[in-house]
Amino acid sequence: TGRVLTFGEPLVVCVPERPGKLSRVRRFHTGCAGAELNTAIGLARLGVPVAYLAKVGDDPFGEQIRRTLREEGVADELISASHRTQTGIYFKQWSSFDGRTEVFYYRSGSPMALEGFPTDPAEEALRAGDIAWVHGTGITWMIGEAARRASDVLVEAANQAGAAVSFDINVRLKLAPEDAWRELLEHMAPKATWLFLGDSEADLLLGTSRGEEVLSAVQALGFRGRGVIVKRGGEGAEWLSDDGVLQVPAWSVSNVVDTVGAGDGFNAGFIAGQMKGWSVPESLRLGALVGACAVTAEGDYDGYPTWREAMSYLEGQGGVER
Ligand code: KDG
Repeated sequence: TGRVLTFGEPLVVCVPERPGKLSRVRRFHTGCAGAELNTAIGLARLGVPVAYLAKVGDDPFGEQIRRTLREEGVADELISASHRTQTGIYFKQWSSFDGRTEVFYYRSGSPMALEGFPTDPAEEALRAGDIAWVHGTGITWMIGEAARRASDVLVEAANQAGAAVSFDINVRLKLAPEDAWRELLEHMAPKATWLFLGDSEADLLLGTSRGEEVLSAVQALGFRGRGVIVKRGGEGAEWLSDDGVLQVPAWSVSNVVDTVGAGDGFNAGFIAGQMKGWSVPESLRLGALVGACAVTAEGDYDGYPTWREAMSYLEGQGGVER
């Protein structure tokens, strides 16, 4: 009965007040972001004990991130500060035309890219059995060598300790080219208990997003975990395992505002279900629900539900309206 640990780089996000070219936007509001921070917040809202491992800058944005995590109930004692460099930032741009979100990063030379993150306290907690599940995404392997090394050490320690490891490839072509992501998938396949990927990521890296084919492709890379979860956005999700392919539908959402953060929310819902001892299909359904809630709001995690909200939606079984 340990906690969940997520690790990755937190960013501050600047969200434009209205759609249009970033070069013309005058007003923004800020929030916190980062795929693994989002997942940690999603878990905390669902009442799952969770800690977040990261490095921020010794600056006001680092402070904003820590304060937000505390407010959300995420344990922050594994967060350290770099005195050499600043917290990373990213900007969203909403297209006024097709509603798509584009992302612009200001994160090269960020604390984790440059210095990685300390793994000793987390390794100790793993050995002590205080961490039952470790969750990371490919982004952390791609921001810099130091972060990659630390991520490998942490995952190795989790494997050694027998903790579950979930890995979401989370392809960001602005961080590294396609081949590098393919190599990363090969590198991580043998180490993950759960492998998450989006259908377009499967197409890009494996040349297919068909359930059986994805499973045999990752098994050929050495995957021996409990399952591969393919996320299909508005089309739901699939669990691929030796028992076959199990599909869960998406929730219908009346007003899609911003899809950034939906996949991270999905992961939070799934992990929460598993931590509560739910079956895989039930956990997937909770994942799909958190993903649906995420797209109803602008910030990465603003739409994520609390446990009570999630339960009332699950009981109602309907669409998500806000
Ligand atoms: O999944 C949402 C993330 O993409 C966003 O929060 C920023 O972590 C981020 C990244 O590196 O893209």
